[in-house]
Amino acid sequence: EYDFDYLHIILWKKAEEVIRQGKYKELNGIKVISLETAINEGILYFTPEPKSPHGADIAPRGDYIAVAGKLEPVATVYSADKIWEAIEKKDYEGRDVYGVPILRFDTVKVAQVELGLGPLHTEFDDKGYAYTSLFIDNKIAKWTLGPPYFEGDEAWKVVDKVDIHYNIGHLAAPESNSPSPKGKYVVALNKWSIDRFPILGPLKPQNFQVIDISGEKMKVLIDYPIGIGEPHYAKIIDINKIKALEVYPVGTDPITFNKHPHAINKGEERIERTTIDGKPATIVYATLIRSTITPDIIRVKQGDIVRIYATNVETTPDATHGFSICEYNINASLEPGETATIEFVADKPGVYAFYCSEFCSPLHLEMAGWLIVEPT
Ligand SMILES: [Cu+2]
Repeated sequence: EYDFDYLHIILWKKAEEVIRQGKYKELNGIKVISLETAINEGILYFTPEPKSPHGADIAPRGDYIAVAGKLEPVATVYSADKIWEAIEKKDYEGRDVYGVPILRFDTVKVAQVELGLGPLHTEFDDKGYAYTSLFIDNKIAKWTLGPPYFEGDEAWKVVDKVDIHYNIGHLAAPESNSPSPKGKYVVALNKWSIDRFPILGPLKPQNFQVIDISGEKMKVLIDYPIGIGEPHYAKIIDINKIKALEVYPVGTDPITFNKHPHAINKGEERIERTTIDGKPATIVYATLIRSTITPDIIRVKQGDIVRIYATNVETTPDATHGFSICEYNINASLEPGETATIEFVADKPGVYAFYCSEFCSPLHLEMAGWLIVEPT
């Protein structure tokens, strides 16, 4: 019906302020600013963009917004300064049917760069270049941003294209969309890999391609087939920003990140017969450490609720243990220091092996015990 869609400009700091002032409705526990409030408080603005666009990505200094055309072979670039200026001057071309102010396209747009077919997403390096995935062309286009990165004829120009394997959706450059992108590489996240790898069955892997962007010409360095999921959005960040634990403090529940209320130390293992909600139950406080599960005999009555609080008391990195009872469809993986709760109803009488299901030492196969379910 229309030749244009709208880029939605949301002044989120102003939205925060409006929430603080209590000008919101609560729906299902979520604070919601109504469209009317957003318009009256000057939070929401539109500006035209070519029909059916795809990604909107912001350049490192926050100065440009690149909208990939998808059905149009262009990136449309808007100036953040010009958007602010138009908002301050209330320089609108009109309002949409709901009353949202529309900023003039020609006032806030600074460039349209012809890239190729199917532009989807744009990432940035540290030198003023933008990299846009071209879904139909199966390429990445490298192009220059405007001032202060590039001036005059050098600005808004495609300088290189690289063929990648089909079909690229997202792409990722280290710390792109941040004030300090790292450059050097871009990774193409390709959705298919037909004709790319030996055929091992109908299910093909998805494929990442690492591209060197340090020189004038982009160069595909390596293919990286992955066996899981469709590679959608991804971010690459500096490894030094990750401060990971090597092991949990012993007795941690990784879901709450607090001490598990039923964690125990070595020597405190025990079995208690009790009731849960009036039903007969056996509660087991167990530890796992190379190469024993304690207790190694668990005797219960048929029909018992069996609840096992299992603590991996290891403090050694990578000393993960498992707790498996095949016939009861139980398999838990416990990282070093983790406490987990395993629960089932012992409805099948018999003697069942439980054992560690994560290789943990040369005595891994000996890390086992018996569940005895006495018939009633
Ligand atoms: Cu083990």
